[in-house]
Amino acid sequence: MKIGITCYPTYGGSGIVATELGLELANRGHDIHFITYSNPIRLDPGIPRIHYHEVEVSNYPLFQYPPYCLALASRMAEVAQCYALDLLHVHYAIPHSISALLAQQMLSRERHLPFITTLHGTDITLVGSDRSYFPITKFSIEQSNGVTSISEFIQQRTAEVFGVKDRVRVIPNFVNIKTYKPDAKKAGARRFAREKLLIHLSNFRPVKRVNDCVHILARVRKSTPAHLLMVGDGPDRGPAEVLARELGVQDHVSFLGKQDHVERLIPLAHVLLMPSELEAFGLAALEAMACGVPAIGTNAGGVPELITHGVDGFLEEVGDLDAQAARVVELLTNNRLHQRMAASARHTAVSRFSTERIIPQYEHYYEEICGAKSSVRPATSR
Ligand code: GMT
Repeated sequence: MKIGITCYPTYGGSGIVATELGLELANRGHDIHFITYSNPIRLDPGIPRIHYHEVEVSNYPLFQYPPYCLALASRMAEVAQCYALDLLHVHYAIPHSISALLAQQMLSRERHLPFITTLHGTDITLVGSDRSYFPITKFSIEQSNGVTSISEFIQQRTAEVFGVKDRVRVIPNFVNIKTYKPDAKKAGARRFAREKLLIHLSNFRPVKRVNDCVHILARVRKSTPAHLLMVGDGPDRGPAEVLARELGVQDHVSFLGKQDHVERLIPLAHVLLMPSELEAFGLAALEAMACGVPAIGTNAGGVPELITHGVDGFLEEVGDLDAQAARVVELLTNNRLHQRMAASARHTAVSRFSTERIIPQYEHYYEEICGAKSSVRPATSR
């Protein structure tokens, strides 16, 4: 198939999922056209069957806010026409879905261009629920020819918040188990510290509760040596650095900023910390699990769909720092427990969330949507 993919090409989980999906689909013989404002971060455009079309947003003094959504719709229509795309697949509803709808309508006299929207989390739980975006998000979901969500939690929230029921297909996030794999020796860890490593990866937004990671490290270090790698960047990085100094653990935390090859860092760690307030899925935890690194997550959102408490990781209440720190200590001091959990974590990633399991679900869904001509309603009848 010829598929156009649009996402936020930055470090967010939705952009990563969209990029990895495009790469996997290209690997399976599909022609993939990324239509984004910059080259997606994990994308090498030299790969066969991968094409990149930049969306240029020209500015004009009249515009306080350059209309990206319109530039994207124009580019989508242009690329779809030029390369005879079979469908558009947009990741994160706002504003990508609306742009896809416009592109569809622009081409409607000549052909039908179906589009699928994948809901990733904050497009439903936070941004999409905000009054200013609620009506347009609801409309764009309703108008999508197909809608998928990356967890049952998001499927349920979409029904509760937007009243969209029965048409959201759950296709969970996935991980490439050949790229993300365990490193039993963890020899490379020594370039960071002599102690066992904890790792946290995120966009350092308030919902991630990054300060909790620093508090947990400080509690752990009262009994057990450990060093924390903080990977990523965002508004809460500065406050976390200040907190590390206040708690006297600044020499035991490395803030590494944004990293392109997290698959090289994660396997060096013993435990992943994901103390988030809310996570629609928790992609970082899945990547860690594939690397045989058990995650300590929170009982929030879609995380319990990924981590089975006590089997392949631990789940504690949001903000319960003592409980989360106690789990870290358990994993750092009990080798047998760590080995058992690391193996179970890898097993979960391989058996439930590998690309081999999940990508065909997208392929079948594409075929279903493209074949469903009866669901096509011309723009004039709406
Ligand atoms: O976590 C973020 O703030 C980024 C956000 C995104 O849309 O890029 O992540 C969401 O999508 C990820 C990929 O599907 C999920 O793994 C994350 O759980 C989800 N984040 C939240 O729900 C907060």
